[in-house]
Amino acid sequence: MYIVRYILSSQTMQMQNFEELKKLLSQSKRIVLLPHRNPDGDAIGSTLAMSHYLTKKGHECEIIAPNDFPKFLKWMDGAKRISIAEYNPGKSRILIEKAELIFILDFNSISRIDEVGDWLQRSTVPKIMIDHHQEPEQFDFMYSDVSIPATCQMVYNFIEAMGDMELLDKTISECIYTGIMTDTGNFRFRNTSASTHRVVAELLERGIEIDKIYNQVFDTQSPNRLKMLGLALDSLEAFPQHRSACMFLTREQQFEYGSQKGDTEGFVNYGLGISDFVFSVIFIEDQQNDFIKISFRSKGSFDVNAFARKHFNGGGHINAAGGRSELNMEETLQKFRELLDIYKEELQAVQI
Ligand SMILES: [Mn+2]
Repeated sequence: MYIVRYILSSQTMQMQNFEELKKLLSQSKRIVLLPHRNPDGDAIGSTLAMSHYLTKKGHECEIIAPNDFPKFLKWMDGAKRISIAEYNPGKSRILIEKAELIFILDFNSISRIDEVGDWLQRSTVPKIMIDHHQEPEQFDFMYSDVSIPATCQMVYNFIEAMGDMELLDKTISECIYTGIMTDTGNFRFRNTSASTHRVVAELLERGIEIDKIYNQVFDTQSPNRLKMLGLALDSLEAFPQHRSACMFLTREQQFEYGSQKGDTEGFVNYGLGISDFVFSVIFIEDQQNDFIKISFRSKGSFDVNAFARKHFNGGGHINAAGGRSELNMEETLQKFRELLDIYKEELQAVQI
């Protein structure tokens, strides 16, 4: 009965030597799966979904995240078993040394996984990268497609291409849905395609409860998070001429409200809620290190991936990217204001 569905929802998955990989996966292997640093819904969703799938195929799977991830992702089945390299580097290193295959999901550059990247480079086993970010590095097996809104959608395509749709159960479907929901901004970013919705239709048929998933991810905020959002919004500086807004949070403010990992997630999007604005940025002082983390969001053709790469040592997607600044907050804000002037015409030309 899955044959018809296979044709219905199939998107071409392009991976060189896919048949070779299929052969590798036909016998039980010790497999390590890696998400990127500061894993988000798509990173955790895709590694968990792939791990559940590969486990069902008879493999032994371990997920190693470079650092911890927010509580609103820990409800997913298997999330609590993810090894955090930051807390337990010895165990994580040994798992990588013992792995016979390594999956790299939702990132494409070794620099995005800190110390784990060094262990990865020392490993000579085949590496499979599945990711939707731009400018991938080279890996043994690569499925890279920047037109797909979430790596989780690519994991679905991978399972389908493997001919294993009968293994796609409710648990795997929940993980895939979480990644697609979060990476598409609840199905509203432009690259959310008909295929995305076809995939989601299949997930719904596996019994996922979308209201529960939404509640777990979005309606579990702490009062302190909302108060911090208040501070961030209060710092908002609007540049109507540049159709841009920026906000910031200091280390002290985060400390005062006992900021937890993930607490500031999504704040940046509020700037895009201003009428006609196309570019929003939030500057957040890192709580441990002496730098400022930056999130960039845009609408339409304004490419924040290019902006972040060029000026703030970062990158990402055309409408969502991250970066960092080693300057202090006032200097960083000043640098940003000056940059806005350089981009004024480009910002004014954006069609929304
Ligand atoms: Mn992603």
